[in-house]
Amino acid sequence: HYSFFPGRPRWPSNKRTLTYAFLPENQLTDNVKAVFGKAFNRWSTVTQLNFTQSESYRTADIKIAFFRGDHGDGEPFDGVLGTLAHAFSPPSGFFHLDGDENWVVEGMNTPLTTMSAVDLESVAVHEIGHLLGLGHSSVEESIMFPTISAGTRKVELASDDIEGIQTLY
Ligand code: TQI
Ligand code: ZN
Ligand code: ZN
Repeated sequence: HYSFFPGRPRWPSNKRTLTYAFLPENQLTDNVKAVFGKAFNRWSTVTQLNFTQSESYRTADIKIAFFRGDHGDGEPFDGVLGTLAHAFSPPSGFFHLDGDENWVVEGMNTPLTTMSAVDLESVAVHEIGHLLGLGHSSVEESIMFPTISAGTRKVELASDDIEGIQTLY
């Protein structure tokens, strides 16, 4: 079953459009940015929320950045595997990904042979759930289940994820 964060934080009901921006220094390719766009779309199709990319990292609601190791928020990344990414509950909007992972972007023909391959879209859909206010779920098929096997792709919302987000919004 789905869960929420303590106090059930969520984005305000008068804010139907959330903006997101990428840390300019990361210089992400359009391919990588498109993966985040697809991940946001999965949540917008089951809610009244809309997500639009902003060119202003400072003022965007959701701030997406790749960092390595200690990056100043008290939750350092740890190199390959272990922690892959973290996102904070609303209305913080911080979405950080571990730059040391072997991120795999679908359709980019990355060798999936490495045991440490991590599918970017799978992690993005999960972290966006956190950014919107979902905690972890006990349902194994759900996007919000707290574990995923390396090299696995899980991007489709399960009915449990949909019930959770529709209860919150
Ligand atoms: N990062 C954890 C996560 O996002 C961070 C975390 C631990 C957390 N406990 C939390 C976040 C409680 C919110 C509330 O769950 S992670 C997965 C999964 C991670 C794990 O790097 O371990 C995914 C990130 F589910 F696959 F294990 C993304 Cl998809
Ligand atoms: Zn961080
Ligand atoms: Zn999680």
